[in-house]
Amino acid sequence: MEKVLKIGIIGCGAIGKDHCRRIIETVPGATVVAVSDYVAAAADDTAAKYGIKSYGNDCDGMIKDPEVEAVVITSIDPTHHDYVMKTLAEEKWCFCEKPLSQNAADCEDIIKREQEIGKRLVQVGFMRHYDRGYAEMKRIIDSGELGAPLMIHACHRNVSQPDGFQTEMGVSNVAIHELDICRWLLGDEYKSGQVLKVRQSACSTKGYDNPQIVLLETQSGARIDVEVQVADAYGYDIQCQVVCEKGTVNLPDPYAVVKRSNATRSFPILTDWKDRFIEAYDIELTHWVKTLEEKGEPDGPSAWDGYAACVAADTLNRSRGTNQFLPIEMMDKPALYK
Ligand code: ISE
Repeated sequence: MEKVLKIGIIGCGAIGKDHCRRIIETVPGATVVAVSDYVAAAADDTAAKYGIKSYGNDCDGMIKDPEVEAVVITSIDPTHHDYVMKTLAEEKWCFCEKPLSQNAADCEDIIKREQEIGKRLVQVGFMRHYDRGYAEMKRIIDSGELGAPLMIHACHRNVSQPDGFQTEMGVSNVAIHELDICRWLLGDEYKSGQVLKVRQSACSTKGYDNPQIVLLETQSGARIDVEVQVADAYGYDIQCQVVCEKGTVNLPDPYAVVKRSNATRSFPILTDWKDRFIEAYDIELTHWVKTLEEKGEPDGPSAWDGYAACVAADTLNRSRGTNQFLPIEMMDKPALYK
């Protein structure tokens, strides 16, 4: 009989509900046996929909449930570190949505704990590694056919953010994807960075900086600029161009039928980030379950990758208003992640 990985989910908000449906309906070899959320009713609703167990707001109890073999953390960002540490205390596998923690120091804790255990148990939800567009860009860059990568121009445009959103989250919650994917595409670490406020749009007056521009320099001297619009953009639009010595690679638009009419060629731009990367999320969780089954350890984005992105995010947030590039300083990479 096929082995089925039994998963518990903490957090039944947008992405939590989405991952719950995904695991139950599309990921082979896994199922969700329990859910929890700090809002007990949210867990109860999701559990009722699938006929599974609700732990209400007893997230700690769910982590300890002997039936739960792996925990998926999709709760709000400030809770990630605590739930990852509690999952590691049980020595269970843990899939944690981005960011791994609110700051680099908390990621260091996780890295320390994983090293004590002596094997990787954590995977971070940097799903873009599983997006066909980014994966093909990486393949071309790594093949060397275009020579060395010199620059990345990227943009991340959002339609809206939940209540409580703050300027710093434009980096730590939104641009964190670029902080991760750029170092992955380049196979390089960051040397310094700065975040700048630009002319603010009169269409977007919600009390946080919007837009912002993130500027980075890598160890090898490549430069990166990322336009970050967290709300009020025309759609959810993610763009990325890597400029190499002998050519460029561009992230393709997601699959969309092109319409020709009224002397115009057009295709829709999605508005919801969960739809833009729907296939990447499917592949990501399918791959995660498969590697746990086959290797006993995840091989996707690690706690080290989560840490690297948080170090950059912390530094960028510290640079705001200083008008200076600040050094991005990481600890030495432990053998576990080499
Ligand atoms: C969300 O958590 C994401 O991961 C999306 O990619 C990002 O665009 C959005 O702003 C975040 O809230």
